[in-house]
Amino acid sequence: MPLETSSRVVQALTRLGYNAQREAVTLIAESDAPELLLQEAVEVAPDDALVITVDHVRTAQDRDPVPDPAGVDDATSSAASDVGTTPTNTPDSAGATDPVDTADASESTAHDSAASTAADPSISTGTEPGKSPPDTGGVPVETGGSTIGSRSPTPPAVANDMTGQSTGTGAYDEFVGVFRDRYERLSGQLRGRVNHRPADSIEAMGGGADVETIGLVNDIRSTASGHWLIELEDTTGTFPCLVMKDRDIADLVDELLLDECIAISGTLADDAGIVFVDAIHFPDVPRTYRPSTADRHVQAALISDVHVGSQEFLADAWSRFADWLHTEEAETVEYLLIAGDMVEGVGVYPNQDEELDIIDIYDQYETFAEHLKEVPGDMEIVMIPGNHDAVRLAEPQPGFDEELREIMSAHDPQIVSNPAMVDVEGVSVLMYHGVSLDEVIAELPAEKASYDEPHKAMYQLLKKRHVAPQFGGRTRVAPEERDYLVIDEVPDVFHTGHVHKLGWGKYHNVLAVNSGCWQAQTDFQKSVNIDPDAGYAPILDLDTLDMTVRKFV
Ligand code: D5M
Ligand code: FE
Ligand code: ZN
Repeated sequence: MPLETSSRVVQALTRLGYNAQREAVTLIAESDAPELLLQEAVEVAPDDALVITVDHVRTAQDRDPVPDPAGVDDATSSAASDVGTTPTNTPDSAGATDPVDTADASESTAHDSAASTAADPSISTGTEPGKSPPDTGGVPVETGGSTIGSRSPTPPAVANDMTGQSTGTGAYDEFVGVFRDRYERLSGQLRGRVNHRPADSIEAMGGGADVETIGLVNDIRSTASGHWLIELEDTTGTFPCLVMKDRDIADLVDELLLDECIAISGTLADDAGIVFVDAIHFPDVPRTYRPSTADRHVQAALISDVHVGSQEFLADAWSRFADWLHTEEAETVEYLLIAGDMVEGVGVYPNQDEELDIIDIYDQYETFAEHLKEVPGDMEIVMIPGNHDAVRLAEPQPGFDEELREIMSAHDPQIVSNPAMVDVEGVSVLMYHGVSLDEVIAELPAEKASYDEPHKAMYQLLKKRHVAPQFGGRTRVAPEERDYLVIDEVPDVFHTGHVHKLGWGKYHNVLAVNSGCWQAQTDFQKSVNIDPDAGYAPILDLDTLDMTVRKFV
């Protein structure tokens, strides 16, 4: 793509890891061959330069032209040609007083370059594909379990890890048990707000009575005249509730999923056989929720969906990410959270084998472990499984078994269940792979949840206080004595992956982050127009809960 505008020049430079003087950008943009000149300016700049200056550009202009495109470094040219194809999702801060920092390299350059002034000529936060990491100030950098010595992470405490706790055998009464537990815990969250009337005693209240009740959504149907009939179930039975189509709350019916827990208030019909609904309540996150933050400046990289073993795994992007973690700039990144799909797995989807680079699942984990060794040894790593990993598919998914742990042991990662609540320097991070996001996106209208704005689908899960409400659809739920998928405590950060799209925003002050992936578009994704956000690492400031997204492709 030609670099005809200044903003594209800035974006390209940012991707290459440079700030730029405004005048340097103008010089490049107005030249006959901006792409080449940009490339040359980068070449003449010293290795440790952070800013491309007018002098660099002039020196480049004075050099003999280098017409041979073969001389253009691959990574660099792909970064430059990639200009403008970055994700379009903008950070969303619904309900937040403090919008998420939009320091996304591509995002911020797009805005800033248009508004750049002499006083603020430079744009930061690029990474530098294809270049060796900046000088680390004489500190020896080694890979694979080595220690630079500057990081001092505290091993995160994990609540709700059900690894080794599974009691389910799949018997019918266990399904009854898990739903009873769900109902008890989520209705407990709603009890303070409504005066619950058990389903089997509503009728006896008599026509015209005010009714409040809490139940799991058992059925949602539209009536012949277009109203909504919602059947709620509690431990005593079911009761039909009618939402009239012309009420404001009819809009909320779109958000309902089967098996989620809600409360309604309304009026009993004259014949006492149905409740006319006036209000629908969700367990939800209080609007006044105030997240905790770390008491020092420390960061965490939130990633997922590495998919090692797939032909589309982006090994180069991963290495750039790992290299960057070894730089001084990344010294404060002390934690790496990986929300599932470490490997591509085997037999996950039809015809998946045609795109496998490594066909043996154990070999896939061996290779994944090698890539993990590229990550600095003094970082704390926490990982949960996803639907491509070698654990049971039904959720909650226990953490990897001993054999896989052994394979991945070099870095001594914490391997826990999906979902898990992880305490990182006082910030509680709910990690969940995200299979239910497919379901939320399929069931809800696009403005409430879509692949382009995956964080909005995450808001729905926070609102329902359950990571996978609907049972029996795409999401498989394992029967356990306890419903591990209920969100008991409000997390400070909610981290998911799975849909391979990058998106983040705040919901009632909780930061929802869906990390992208490290796998380029697969044939299947191409056939259904899924355009993955591959090679990005969202970096979270644990002391401010601000986010920066770094790009490594
Ligand atoms: O899935 C990544 C995303 O792509 C997620 O939204 C599901 C979707 N996906 C990928 N392959 C398939 C097939 N074969 N059928 C249906 N949906 C699919 P992940 O599971 O993380 O690879
Ligand atoms: Fe995935
Ligand atoms: Zn997945």
